[in-house]
Amino acid sequence: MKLTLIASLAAALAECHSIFQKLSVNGAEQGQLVGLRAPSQPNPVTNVNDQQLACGISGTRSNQVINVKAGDKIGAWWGHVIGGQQWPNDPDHPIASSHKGPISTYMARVDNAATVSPTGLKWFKIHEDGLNTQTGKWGVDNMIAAKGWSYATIPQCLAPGQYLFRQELLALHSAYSNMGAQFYQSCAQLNVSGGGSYVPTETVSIPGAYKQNDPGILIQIWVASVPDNGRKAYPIPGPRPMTCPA
Ligand SMILES: *[C@@H]1O[C@H](CO)[C@@H](O)[C@H](O)[C@H]1NC(C)=O
Ligand SMILES: [Cu+2]
Repeated sequence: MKLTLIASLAAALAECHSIFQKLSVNGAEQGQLVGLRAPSQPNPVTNVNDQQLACGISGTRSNQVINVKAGDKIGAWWGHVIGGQQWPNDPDHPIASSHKGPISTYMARVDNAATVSPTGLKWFKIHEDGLNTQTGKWGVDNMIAAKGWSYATIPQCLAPGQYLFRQELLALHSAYSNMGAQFYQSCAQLNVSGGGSYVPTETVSIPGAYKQNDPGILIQIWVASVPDNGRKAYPIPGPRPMTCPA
């Protein structure tokens, strides 16, 4: 009975979704879709081997590259549809609160961020926000509380150059069934100056970094009707964030 209820609730909410569609640099907003590759509609990728796992379902691609410095705080803004709300007081903006899960941010070094193909890149993670087992809050909860913003800092030691900056929101409300986990992502086109000379050597491919049955991807987070993984530690998919050499 309970499972049926949860399953039908999840099905009813399945059309909610979200899009990472705006960037800020140390709090300065860069404008809608400026410097971004973003889907035009809010549907997720559900196949971990889909090439579109890299930068999201093909939509728009800006021809601008955003100049940033190592150590800058980059904000990613999420909205239900392009522009934000689908209608006034949209309860599913920035995303339906049912869409619990982690938010992970990756970067990949490229020659030309405006033109590079998103396939075949070497990605490293710079930040992740999973489940707080004390409070039961997920990365998505923190993003909703911040009115759609989720942040990551460009590592101070990072070598200057152009990068794609990828933020991924993984919604786990239906992740108890195969391919039920929903991956939302866009990529920002950055030109990083300052910093050090560090080039991360431990990198992953996207797709490639994840398996469909990873314990953080095929998972029942609903325990006693609460989507908090029973307050047990949640294994965020992919590698741990890079750290600058001491
Ligand atoms: C990247 O930043 C460097 C340092 O500020 C600058 O010299 C270069 O022209 C920039 N490249 C692009 C494509 O904006
Ligand atoms: Cu959704």
